[in-house]
Amino acid sequence: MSQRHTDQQVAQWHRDGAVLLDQFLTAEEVAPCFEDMRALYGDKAPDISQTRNDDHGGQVGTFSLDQFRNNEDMPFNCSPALNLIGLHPAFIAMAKAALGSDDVRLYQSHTWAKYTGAADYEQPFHCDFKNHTLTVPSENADGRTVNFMIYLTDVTEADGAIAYVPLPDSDPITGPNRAMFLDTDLETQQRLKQVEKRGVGKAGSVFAYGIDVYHRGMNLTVPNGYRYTLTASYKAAGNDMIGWSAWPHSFMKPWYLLINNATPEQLACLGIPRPGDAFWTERTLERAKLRWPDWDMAEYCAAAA
Ligand SMILES: O=C(O)CCC(=O)C(=O)O
Ligand SMILES: [Fe+2]
Repeated sequence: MSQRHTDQQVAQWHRDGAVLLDQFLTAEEVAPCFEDMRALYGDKAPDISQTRNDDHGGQVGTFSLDQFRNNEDMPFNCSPALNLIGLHPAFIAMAKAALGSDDVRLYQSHTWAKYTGAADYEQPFHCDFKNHTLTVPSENADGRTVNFMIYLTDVTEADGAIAYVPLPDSDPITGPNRAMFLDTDLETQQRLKQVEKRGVGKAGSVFAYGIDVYHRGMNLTVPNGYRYTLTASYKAAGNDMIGWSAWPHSFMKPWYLLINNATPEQLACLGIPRPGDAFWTERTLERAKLRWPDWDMAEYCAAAA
């Protein structure tokens, strides 16, 4: 059974736009991913890690490019563990339940390493739909997205836990249209700040949210602190309004780490047809074996035979 979420958590995600999944992954699942993050980003910590508590004059922060250093899209040049964690069957199961669809796609996945003092990470409240769609958040479940921010380190407030406002608390402040940016609306920002919650959780915990919920990045204040996360974002298959990565665009990256180690169900989330799909003929199977010689295609061959 791959399901780890409860019905209550899915209901909370629908109602609030966000839910914290406490220790959703086991320590054994997190450990190799943590080692992968270390291999990718371990030498990126600033030399002098002064604590950072920027004074925003009582207001909320701003966006800046240096917040997004050490942020990279899948696939990652490390072991298969980190490459596959966003495709863990428990995330696929929860995405299917949340979106009310039997067929889901992973459309965005990136790792992000933040370090105390490396940037002023404090952001203003915003919704993420700006770079996930050219339209606006859907009112229907199957048109939504579920965005899993997976904690690979313990994340306390001092480690820069995300701040967010559940929809029933933000709607009376912002109105139900939920404009993307409110930077210039300092009064609304202040009112949201007064009711914000923090997505605090141990390593293996997950902050699951949607592109319609107000949230903001926060500073790390613990001396020499660092926060490792991987975000995996799902949509229902066939939802062309939502996008980010066209996976083949990064064909130079080590995709074999996924292809050779993922299950057919995980690969289906990347748009590879399942065994038995009409796409798989003798010819396409042979072509695929030429392209990915170490991909175990036994299930695909058996289903096509
Ligand atoms: O990393 C975080 O805690 C949130 C960052 C964020 O919301 C963003 O960059 O859009
Ligand atoms: Fe965001």
